[in-house]
Amino acid sequence: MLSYSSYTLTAVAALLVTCHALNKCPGISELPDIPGRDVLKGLPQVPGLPVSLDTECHNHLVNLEHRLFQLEAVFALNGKIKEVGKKVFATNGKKVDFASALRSCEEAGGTLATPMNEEENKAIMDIVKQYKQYAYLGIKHCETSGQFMDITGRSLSYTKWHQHEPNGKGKEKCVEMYMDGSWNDKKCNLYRLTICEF
Ligand code: MAN
Ligand code: CA
Repeated sequence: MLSYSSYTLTAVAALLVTCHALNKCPGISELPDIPGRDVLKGLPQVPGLPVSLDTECHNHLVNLEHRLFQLEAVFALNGKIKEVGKKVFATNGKKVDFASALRSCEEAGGTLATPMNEEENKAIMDIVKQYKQYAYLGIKHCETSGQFMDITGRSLSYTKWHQHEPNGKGKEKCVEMYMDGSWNDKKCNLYRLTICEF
């Protein structure tokens, strides 16, 4: 069976080939709204483009959107993904060190799960509980600032440290999530569940 990301790629590829390459749907969001030429709900017609092609492209987009919606629903139903807002969290079920976990996520087009709020933290915690395995988060200790920061170097606007954590005084440079969703600074060379976000 195709993976979730394969389905997404297939859908996006189909969209690019049928719409963009054939110039059926050029930059919908950039198009000016032309009153009275709005043949389709919410979509301004492309100036100079035959209505038939506009309609064809719009219908194609609607079908693709519907298909993606269905696939997301199936994957969510099967517990394969957790969706929070625009983010999707997923695991490959593998326990590896921090660097390998990050690499796997990046190779799949995402990054390590980095909770930005309580809801995202809970979604990651649900996976941790489901697999009964602690997971590394996309957070690392920064030498220069002495602070924990996300993988992209941004300071954290949300934290969920366990009581008395972080206590590694910069010697525990990674962060693991416990089964209750709280965080512990931890050495980076242990085997933890890989959870990615996309
Ligand atoms: C171990 C490590 C530390 C953690 C303490 C908590 O020593 O996991 O990172 O802070 O336990 O007691
Ligand atoms: Ca610690």
